[in-house]
Amino acid sequence: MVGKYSKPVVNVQPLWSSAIRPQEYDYGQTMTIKAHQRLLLTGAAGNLGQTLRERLKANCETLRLSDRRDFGPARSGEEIMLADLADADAVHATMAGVDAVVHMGGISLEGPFAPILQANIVGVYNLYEAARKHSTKRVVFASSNHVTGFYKQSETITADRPARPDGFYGVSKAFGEDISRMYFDRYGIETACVRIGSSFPEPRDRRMLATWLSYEDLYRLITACLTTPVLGHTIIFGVSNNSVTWWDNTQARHIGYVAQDSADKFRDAVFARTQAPDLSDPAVQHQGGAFVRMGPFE
Ligand code: NAI
Ligand code: 15L
Repeated sequence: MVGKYSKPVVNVQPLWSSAIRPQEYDYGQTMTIKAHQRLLLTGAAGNLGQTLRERLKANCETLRLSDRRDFGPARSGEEIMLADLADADAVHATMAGVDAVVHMGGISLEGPFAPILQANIVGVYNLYEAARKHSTKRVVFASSNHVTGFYKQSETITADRPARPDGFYGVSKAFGEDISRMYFDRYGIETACVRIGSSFPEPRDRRMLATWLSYEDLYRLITACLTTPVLGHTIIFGVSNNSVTWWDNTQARHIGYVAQDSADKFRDAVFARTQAPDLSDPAVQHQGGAFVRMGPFE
């Protein structure tokens, strides 16, 4: 039992491995030092936003939640401010008093360019401008494996390989990575661009045996990004410890992310319920899977 003391620590921490969550420490005295005073979670109504909502409360005194969709009332320790990312004034209002952001909001699938432009390109510009004006120090940006979706599944890539987006969505995430780099170089706003693989309760198909990121590992990774003493501007592939992998995170070791889950335990069940892949299918050849052959949309 942990007792009455709460322990999420971070500003004063040593180099925690994310495998050892600060909450697991009992200092035996009343001490509550949280990593951030006010943390903003965008995309709070979405799939990952919902899974992060309760977990992220351990990382901050106040969790501010935002989305363009109404998702009900605030709970204890929360503030809710609805905002469309394309609306600069609304985004600036959500950033007031925020010291760090977990940016999950935006269009999360491939589709026509116009909505992606508004939510993911204009939206991420609005977010960084607001962060600059409000002196927000750190952002965890939900990028995507679709920034590099046109690499072959036979390749293992590091984060410094050139982007090869597999559609408008991937292009928008590549833009987010680039603009975050510019705001770091010019204004010192630190960002982790987390190229999330496939974050779902379980892998849904054979491709996801390589790309799967468990919800617990997602949280571990975000916590590592929020708490590492020096983040800088870093790109990291968001993936669990799967035996099959196309991504090498050596360049992001300083974040201290250690995946604890693996898709391997789902392998037999996934193989049993799915057909052998057609190796001539571009979706089977490329890391981005079916995204590589979506569109055109007009
Ligand atoms: P989701 O689609 O369930 O959630 C996205 C949320 O953003 C939604 O609640 C939506 O209402 C909100 N949103 C969309 N446009 C908006 C706008 N203009 N203004 C304000 N809010 C807006 O997606 P999910 O799965 O939760 O993903 C979260 C983030 O992680 C997304 O940015 C996605 O691109 C990224 N990601 C997710 C992966 C996954 O496997 N779930 C894989 C790679 C990246
Ligand atoms: C993504 O970027 C999507 O947001 C998510 O829904 C999945 O499709 C994931 O990539 C994936 O590549 O499996």
